[in-house]
Amino acid sequence: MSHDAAHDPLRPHAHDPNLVTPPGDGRFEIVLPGRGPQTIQIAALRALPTVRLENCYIVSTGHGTSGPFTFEGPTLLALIRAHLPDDEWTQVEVISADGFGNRVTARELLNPDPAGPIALAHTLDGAPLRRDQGLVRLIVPSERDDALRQVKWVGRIRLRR
Ligand SMILES: Nc1nc2c(c(=O)[nH]1)N[C@H]1C(S)=C(S)[C@@H](COP(=O)(O)O)O[C@H]1N2
Ligand SMILES: [Mo]
Repeated sequence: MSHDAAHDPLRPHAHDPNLVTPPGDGRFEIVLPGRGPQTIQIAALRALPTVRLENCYIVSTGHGTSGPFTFEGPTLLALIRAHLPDDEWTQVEVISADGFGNRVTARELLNPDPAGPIALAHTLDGAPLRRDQGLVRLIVPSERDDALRQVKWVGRIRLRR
């Protein structure tokens, strides 16, 4: 597979956020090292222990800052631990249905920033995240510049050794 930088979802070159819900069924899956994709039901995500991240802001260079929001969901680390007990991974790719994405390192997950742990939100201000709001959204509390890490419509979590 070639790695054309212009089409690498982990290196978005534009800050224009996608405000249009991507097509698809909202499927959410995890890919463990050396394995095929495994679907995770949203109910299974909701069954994991949850963190509550208060005073989150989405800082868009395009349409301004929104918030404060309270997001809830499992930490990304809790989801990973539920599927892979070993520590044989160094980074996680979080990819959305609209070809956006972010790379998270094991170091960031194991040593959470004082602003709060990186989480997969399924709840916003006490109500389930609607599909148009992202359905499952990566929340990186330490990021306050451009929201490039606050990935909406997370469709695939891929672990890399
Ligand atoms: N899937 C996906 N997530 C994304 C983006 C995107 O284009 N696609 N844009 C990011 C950027 S640059 C911004 S500013 C915010 C906008 O989030 P909002 O629509 O909740 O304001 O989403 C972030 N997450
Ligand atoms: Mo942004």
